Amino acid sequence: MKLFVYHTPELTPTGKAPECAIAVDVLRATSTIATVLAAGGEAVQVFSDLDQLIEVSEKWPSEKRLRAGERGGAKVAGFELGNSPLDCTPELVEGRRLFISTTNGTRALQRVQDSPNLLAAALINRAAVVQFLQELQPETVWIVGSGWEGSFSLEDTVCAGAIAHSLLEKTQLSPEELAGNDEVISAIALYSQWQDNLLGLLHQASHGQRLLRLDCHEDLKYCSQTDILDVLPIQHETGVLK
Ligand code: 3SL
Repeated sequence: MKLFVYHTPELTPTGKAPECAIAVDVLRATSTIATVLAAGGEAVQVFSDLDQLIEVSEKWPSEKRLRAGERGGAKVAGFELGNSPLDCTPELVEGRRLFISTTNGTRALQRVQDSPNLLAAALINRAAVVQFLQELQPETVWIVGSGWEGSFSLEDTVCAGAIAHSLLEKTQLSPEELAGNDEVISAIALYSQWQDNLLGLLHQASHGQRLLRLDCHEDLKYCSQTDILDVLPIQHETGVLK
C-alpha cells in the first residue's frame, strides 16, 4: 500500500483517481458526515452548489430530508442545519437524508469522487477507516485535505497523520514503505507531536480560531476526539455517502 497526502483539493493531481481516496475535513464537514451516519441518517448527499442542493432535495419527501449549509462557518439562511456535528442527534437525523453543502469539505470530496472507494474521514472515525484499508489492501491511497480556501490546514493534516500512524502500527510497513510523498512523513510527525493534545492543536489552527470566534468551542472538543464512532462513510453513487 502506498499512501499519498495532498493538503488541499488544488494540490491533488488531476487525472485518474486512485483505487481508494479519503477526503478529510475535521473542522467540520467530514466530522458531521460521520456523525449523521452513526446517528442513523439514511445517507448524506453532498453539493458544492446551493441552488442544486435545493433543487435535488425538493424531490425528496420533506419528512425524510434535512438541509445543511455552511458558508464562512455560518449556517445558510433557510436551512435546518449549519455544519455542526453536535446538532446531528439521532432524534433529528434518524432515517433522513442530509443534503449538505460546505465551503471546503465538499470540494475535497468532489475532487476524488471518481475513486471506486471514496471515504470521508475525520479523527472521530479514524479507526474504522484504518480497518477498511487493512481489509481492502489498496495499492494506492490518496488522503485529500480540505484545507481552507486553497490553503493548508493543520487539522486535516493531523488527521492524515493519525491515519498513517495507525497504519504503521497495524501493518509491518516502515514509514518509507508506506509513504508515497513527503507530506505523509510530515503528517505523521505532526500527529506524533500532538496526539495527546489534539484539542490544543485545533485551538491553534486558523480555522479552529475562526470557529472559536463563532462560539463553536464544543464543536472543537467533539472533533478533536479519536476513534469514538465506528462508522465508515463510503460513496455509493456520485455524491451520496452511506
Ligand atoms: O469548509 C468546510 O467545508 C466546513 O467544514 C467549514 S466549517 O467548519 O463548517 O466552518
